[in-house]
Amino acid sequence: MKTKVLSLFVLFMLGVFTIFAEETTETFEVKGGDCEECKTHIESTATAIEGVAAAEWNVETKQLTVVFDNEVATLDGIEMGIAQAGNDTPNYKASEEAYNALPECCKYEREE
Ligand SMILES: [Cu+2]
Repeated sequence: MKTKVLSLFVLFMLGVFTIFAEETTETFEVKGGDCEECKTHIESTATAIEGVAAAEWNVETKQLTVVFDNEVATLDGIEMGIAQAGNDTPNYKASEEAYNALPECCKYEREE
């Protein structure tokens, strides 16, 4: 009996979790240099965007994985925010000013 109640409770909680969790995970390329500072800069820029729960940028592959609430944030908005902070994304390019404001180690080769 106790087990049955417990499993019903677990099922209920799983249901609640599914209904309220609108989390989306996306991975895309973010241009950056090869130092930890780029990682910190890109990740803190991403997590500062409203609705973004977590962000991890891989220094080697330049891939950024973001976990966000898709009712608050959009992939487009996240890319835009990151580009505004100086790092190019597949759909948005950073302005000259934003790029030039990056620390020296974080400068990367830009495509024309
Ligand atoms: Cu850097």
